Amino acid sequence: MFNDPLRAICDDPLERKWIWISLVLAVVMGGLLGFYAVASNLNPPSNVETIDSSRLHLTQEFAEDNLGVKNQPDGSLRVTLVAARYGFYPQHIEVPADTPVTFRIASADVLHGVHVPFTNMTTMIVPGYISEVQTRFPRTGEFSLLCNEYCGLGHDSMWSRLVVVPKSAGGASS
Ligand SMILES: [Cu+2]
Repeated sequence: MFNDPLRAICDDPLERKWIWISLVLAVVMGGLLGFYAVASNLNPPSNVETIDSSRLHLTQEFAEDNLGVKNQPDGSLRVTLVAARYGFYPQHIEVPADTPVTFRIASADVLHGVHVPFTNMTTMIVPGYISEVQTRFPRTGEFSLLCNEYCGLGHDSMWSRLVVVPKSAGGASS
């Protein structure tokens, strides 16, 4: 018969059975998590790039005039945003469907998060760091960019509009 390694720590067969069930469940759930992370292309944000949050307006990239949607030479788009209490600036961005988009977001004050419901676009925006997310939006429509980290009294109203237009409409800027 199968020599139960748990016998060394537990005498009760019923208890050992439940320990096995919980171990198997933990392995199955961990496996599912890994499987869906790979299958849906979900990645932890791993871009480690620092910036002085109090001087965003003095940087080239996050100066007010340079925010928004920019076409890149390889046909992808770059969206530069500033998250500040209580909004994402610019507050309205438009991107074509099915096009690679790189979001670069910096916080001007406290910890924020960004999340677009029904897509894989989500990340934390930690003051002092530039958050970078690469994604593409397969469906057209209007989406909300929501803050999902409590950032103060106006947190519930911290959101901006993301419009995904048909691909033929091209990359419009804000
Ligand atoms: Cu918030």
